[in-house]
Amino acid sequence: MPVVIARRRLAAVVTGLTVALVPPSVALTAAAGTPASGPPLPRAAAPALVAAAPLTVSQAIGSQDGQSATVRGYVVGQPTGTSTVVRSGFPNDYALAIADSASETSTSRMLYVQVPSAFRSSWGLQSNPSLMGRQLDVTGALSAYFSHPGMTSTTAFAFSGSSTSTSPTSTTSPTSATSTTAPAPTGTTSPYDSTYYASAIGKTGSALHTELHRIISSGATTLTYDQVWTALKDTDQDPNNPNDVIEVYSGRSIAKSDNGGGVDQWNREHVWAKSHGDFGTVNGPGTDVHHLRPEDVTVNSTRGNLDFDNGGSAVAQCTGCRSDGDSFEPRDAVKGDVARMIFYMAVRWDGGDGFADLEPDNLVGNGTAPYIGRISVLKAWNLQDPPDAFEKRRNQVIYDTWQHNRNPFIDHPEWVTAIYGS
Ligand SMILES: [Ca+2]
Ligand SMILES: [Ca+2]
Repeated sequence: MPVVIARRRLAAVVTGLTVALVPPSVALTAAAGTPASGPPLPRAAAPALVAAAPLTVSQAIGSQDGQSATVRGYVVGQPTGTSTVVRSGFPNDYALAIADSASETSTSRMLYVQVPSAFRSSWGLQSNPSLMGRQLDVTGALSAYFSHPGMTSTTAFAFSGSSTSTSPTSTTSPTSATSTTAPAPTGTTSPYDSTYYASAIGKTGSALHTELHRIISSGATTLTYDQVWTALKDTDQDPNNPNDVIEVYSGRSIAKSDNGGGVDQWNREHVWAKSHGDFGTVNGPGTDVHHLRPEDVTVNSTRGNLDFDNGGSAVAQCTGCRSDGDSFEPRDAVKGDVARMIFYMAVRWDGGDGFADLEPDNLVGNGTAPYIGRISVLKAWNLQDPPDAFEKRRNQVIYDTWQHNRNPFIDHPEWVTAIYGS
């Protein structure tokens, strides 16, 4: 499987499609935030698409004229209704949703693709759930499906970059275009893939975990708990007010200077609760700003050391948050942020350094065990809330200025699945 990924990336570079694989948001982040001393950016700065390039999903959505076209996009789920796309538990093999980003969650940026009966055993999601995240080229008529921008009477399916594809006029089985090995997730690219992450690219499972642990631990600076105050005023600055920080769960903007232990002040929230592994606030996991965030003192106290899960009753001073006796649910806008902080901590802290080996599990009520749950919910949150500009800037600032290490799951959210499964 690693070899397949490496070849696919190489093929993309050779054919000049590297730029097309970089999501615009990633490119913008790199342009705005890469330090002069940092790793070089990819050289390809201008798109060099060949004339016969397939349409993007965005273009296909804007060209619902019934004409036949080939469209390239990532499989992001199965449409089951006009505004419903499921990502697991696929009911049948009848349809795919594709998008320009593998982490797309908005159905308005998806194209619904009909899978005719002859193609269902090879290209339907119930029979082939590992198609999720794969980039495909599909050919058919650009017309509504499920009362939504779509493709009907689809005549060809192929993995993007595949040397063989099913001809629109072919009557042979589409399996001839399919690799016999299990499809590997493709996902996003990062400006750091050829430098910081080079030795991790192509790995999966425990090998990826081990290599990312090595990468993000090597040369990382460990802050003191007092330095964390200063770091958070930088990493979590309100983009609309340089005098404020944004509280992670409540979303409130509050003066940087209003920090401390008083009611309605902000303090240092450990997203990986420090009792889960009992690491306290000595230099180490307890001072790792990748999971430390400003939060209102009262809300921080309500969260306490609860595991993360959906459900419960509303939390005072924290719109969209819920809590019950054994778990806490943050507002939707930071659900993915929380998940990626937890997965970062699990990979960064692996024992052997005087601290516990932190890992997520599928429980709540973990108490003081070095575990945080519920992993099935955290995985869903990672998909539901992809990395946004605030989270990406934060990762860059920590890398540039404070700890000189990155959260790999912000750069590559699909690595959550690559390590912990779907
Ligand atoms: Ca978010
Ligand atoms: Ca660990």
